[in-house]
Amino acid sequence: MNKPAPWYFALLSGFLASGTAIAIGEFSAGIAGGAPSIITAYGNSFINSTLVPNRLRDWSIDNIGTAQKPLLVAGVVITILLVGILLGWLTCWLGSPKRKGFFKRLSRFRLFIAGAVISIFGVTAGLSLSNSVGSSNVHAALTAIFAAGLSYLVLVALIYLAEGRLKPFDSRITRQPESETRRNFLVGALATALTATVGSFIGKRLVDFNRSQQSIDIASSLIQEIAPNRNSIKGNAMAATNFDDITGLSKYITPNKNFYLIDTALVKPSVKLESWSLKVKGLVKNELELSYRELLEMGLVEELVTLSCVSNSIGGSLVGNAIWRGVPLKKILDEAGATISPDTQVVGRSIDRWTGGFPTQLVYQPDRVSLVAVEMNGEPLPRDHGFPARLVISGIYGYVSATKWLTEIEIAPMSFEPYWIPRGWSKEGPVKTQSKIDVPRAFSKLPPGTHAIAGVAWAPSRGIQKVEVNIAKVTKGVLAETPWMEAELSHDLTDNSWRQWHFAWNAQEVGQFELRVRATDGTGETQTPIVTAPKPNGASGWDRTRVTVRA
Ligand SMILES: Nc1nc2c(c(=O)[nH]1)N[C@H]1C(S)=C(S)[C@@H](COP(=O)(O)O)O[C@H]1N2
Ligand SMILES: [Mo]
Repeated sequence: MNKPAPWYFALLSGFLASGTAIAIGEFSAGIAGGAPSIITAYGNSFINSTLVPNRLRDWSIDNIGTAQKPLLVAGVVITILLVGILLGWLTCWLGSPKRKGFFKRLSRFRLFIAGAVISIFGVTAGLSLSNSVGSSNVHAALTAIFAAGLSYLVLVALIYLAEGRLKPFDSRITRQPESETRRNFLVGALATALTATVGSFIGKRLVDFNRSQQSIDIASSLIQEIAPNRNSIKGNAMAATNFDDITGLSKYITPNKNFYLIDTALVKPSVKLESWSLKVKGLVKNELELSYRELLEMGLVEELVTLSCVSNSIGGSLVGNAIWRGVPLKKILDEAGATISPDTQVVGRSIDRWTGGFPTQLVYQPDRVSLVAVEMNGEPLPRDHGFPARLVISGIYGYVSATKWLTEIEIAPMSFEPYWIPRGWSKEGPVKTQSKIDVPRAFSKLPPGTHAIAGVAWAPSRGIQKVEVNIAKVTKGVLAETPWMEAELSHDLTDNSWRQWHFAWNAQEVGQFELRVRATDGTGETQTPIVTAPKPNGASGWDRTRVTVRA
């Protein structure tokens, strides 16, 4: 009769079996180049699932792109490891000669039960992979089969070693059978742990290697070859930046490295230029498929556009201003013979199958910019911002318009619902007029004297006409009634760009003050004081900040 395995060997067996599965996921992502690992695929399924409770999603849209991803990855890893540990324990427990009655009968099926649980893992991992960015069905199937198969083998082998059923070494020296078993198990466990660690390490390194700059460099030289001449927005923009020397104020043009990032991709797609194309399909007369070169050959224009996220809260930082260079979307739609009617929308689909959509008619409005952008601030689009091409439409939030890693434009009926719409966000997302205070920082303590109050204001496609500041003394929590005063504005280059504003505050009186700001757009409408949450169609309300003047 075999002895039951000690409980800690049981847990360790399960831990190593699930660790093996994770390692195979990482390794296969590495050799595939561009495909996700099992962990990221599970994470993607979690983010994209319409089954995820609404509250959780509301919380995550604010955090997607930042802190929530490591948390999600950790959650997936811990879940897989815990399931493995439990399974190891259960399998050993059932195998113990002490089990009686029902459990004794069940013990005959213990390997079958372990196999079933691991199969469920394999199937869900395979499905998640095949639904993920850059993973073919073959890659998904092979990864799932290997991960589940080896995980099962490791589990059974380690448990058999721990129970002394498997005796790989016939030792010449007579030992206690128990210490023999322990040695066998430990050798097996150590070998598994080493192989898994080395495997996932190699996998990770290969992933990094595959994400090389190569394609971006090729794009850069193609642009240089086909469309070397830029117009002078950059020069004009620089001339317009009256207030860039105010410390703490948003720069007129947001540098790429500081530009906010929002997307649902756990691993940003790294697109190979040779295999990339832009398809135009749906309600069109002639379907198109453009290579990167053909896209550039259509002719590039440069536009200054402020992009903002619907999730941006009042005073938040999910907004940026950049010079985008690309092909006018109108040109592409005309060439394809798109159906332009109130009943059609332009759907941008990305490599990672994300979609955004907006009415086709917007493309034909004279004040609006709509581009298939290939450059951001004079460089090929950085990978994180959608290399090699993305949509940029002025005046509507990113979630309906700004598809990164663009690979397909589909003219679709209005009834089609892009990514965020079934998740509770509005079908149309015009950008609300907004202004924010960058300086002084909240709760600053200022000496009496003159201080800059400054920030940015935006109403892309409508423009900013006026920005007003209100400086109210706070006494026992009550704001004094004071008039609104007009701020100075940076030069008005285009209605699609934000404007910096500045007010020189001569602060003589000491005490606590509340500073508020409100903007008036090009149509003469002033920003509403009514506060609403970002969901479902963007936050409204005035930005405010409190500071103290004291000697
Ligand atoms: N492929 C893809 N494109 C996307 C998204 C996404 O999740 N996937 N998010 C959109 C949202 S919500 C915004 S606000 C902008 C942000 O663009 P940025 O990350 O370059 O600032 O991209 C849009 N394009
Ligand atoms: Mo967004």
